[in-house]
Amino acid sequence: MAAKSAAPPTLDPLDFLAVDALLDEEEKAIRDTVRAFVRERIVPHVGDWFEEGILPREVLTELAGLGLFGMHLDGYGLPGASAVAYGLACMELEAGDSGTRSAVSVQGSLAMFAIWRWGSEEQKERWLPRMHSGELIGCFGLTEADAGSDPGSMRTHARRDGTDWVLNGSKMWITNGTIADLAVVWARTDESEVRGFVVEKGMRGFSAPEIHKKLSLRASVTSELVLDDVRVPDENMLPEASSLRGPLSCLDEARYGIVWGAVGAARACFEAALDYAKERIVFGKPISAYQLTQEKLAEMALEINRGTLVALHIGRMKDAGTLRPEHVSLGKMGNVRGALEVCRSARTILGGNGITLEYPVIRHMNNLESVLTYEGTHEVHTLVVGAAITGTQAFR
Ligand code: TGC
Ligand code: FAD
Repeated sequence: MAAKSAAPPTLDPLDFLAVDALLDEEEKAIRDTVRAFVRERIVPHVGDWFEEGILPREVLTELAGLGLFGMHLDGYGLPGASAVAYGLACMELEAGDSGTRSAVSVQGSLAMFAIWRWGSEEQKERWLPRMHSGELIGCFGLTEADAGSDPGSMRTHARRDGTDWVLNGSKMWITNGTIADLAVVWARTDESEVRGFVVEKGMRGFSAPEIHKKLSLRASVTSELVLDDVRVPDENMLPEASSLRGPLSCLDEARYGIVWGAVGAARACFEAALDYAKERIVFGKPISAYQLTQEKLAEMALEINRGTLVALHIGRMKDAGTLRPEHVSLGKMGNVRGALEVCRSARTILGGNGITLEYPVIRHMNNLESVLTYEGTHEVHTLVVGAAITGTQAFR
């Protein structure tokens, strides 16, 4: 049977609800700059990096060159961009690869934010400008092999010894760990406080072996941090944080970036699926002409537009100072789940081609399995929202 002639699309499939019109010129300019970088420097190579299990160090230097490290923080030579501008950057980075967004996220929202929010003036002057420029790479060690969703059960221990601290323990699943020049490590003290320490590469007793055999986030460095009687001077202890609120406040920042980033990954899969569906002829016509494919594409567009609106609304709340951690939990839950659904659906549209790294789809899909788990699992965020709705904590 002959294919019906295709009419031109009447609405931009990538901006069906005209959300673009809600952005100001500066936001669009930042978004477009990051998008162009990702298309030129990440997209053509990231399939190979994923296959090889590497993230080249020079990519971090280039990301720093764009001013992305700690772009949403101010003072100390940092750009002080809006939350929405930072969110748009995360969206574009993750349209390339979740690992690229994660590298920026861990540097700016976790390691730099921890120092910016909980450090002394001297610590901020000492580390933030050099982290912004990419001269120093940071990582953030909260999770342990037996303390992930429940970081309060951490075993890493910090003991006072004169003017120093002595750290013992280990951290697991730490992004950028092996390549980091400094690690913000969270440990429990003899007084049962939770304190943050800047552990520097080369300190005796500190090592950061890389974790291999991952099938997700392969273009990202993931490591263990091992602390064996590591002596850290008091000037490396973040003085303003003394409870779990310290690290959890950093997580709010990184989770915020994920609310946007997940939509970027979904958009990349949608674009690939739409192009493929228009070209792929099966039973004599493009698969885009079949109702079942159109239903998939319509559902994907719905999820992407809904996710973008949620991200933008949450971003505007953050800029207005009205955002609460529970809002971020709702956004992370919904947008990561939605993005995974989009990627899985895109994979079916690509048929057999959907399983290769020639297309971005299965890479994004596999990456999102980590995104679903890190920065608070889907279940943890469900319980945060559940507690906000009912007033009853159901974690324990
Ligand atoms: P709870 O007793 O509720 O609270 C302890 C203290 O923390 C405060 N707090 C928060 N503060 C800021 N932001 C939040 N979201 C906060 N949630 C709680 C709370 O007010 C209290 O403060 P204070 O002053 O009274 O001491 O804590 P809990 O032990 O019951 O835990 C609650 C729970 C389960 C929500 C929390 O532990 C949690 O979020 N677990 C998930 C852990 C997690 O997300 N780990 C992520 C590690 S980093 C990572 O994955 C990086 S991935 C790479 C990338 O980002 O790209
Ligand atoms: P667990 O806590 O053991 O959870 C296992 C399962 O039990 C999950 O499904 C969970 O939702 C469920 N569960 C737990 N508690 C409950 C409950 N009360 N009710 C119902 N279900 C529950 N951490 C860092 O500190 N820094 C990093 O840079 C970092 N980067 C990461 C990079 C990657 C690629 C990955 C995979 C992880 C990274 N993490 C990092 C760790 C990540 O934050 C943890 O994996 C995550 O918090 C979950 O902890 P867990 O793996 O120990 O799972």
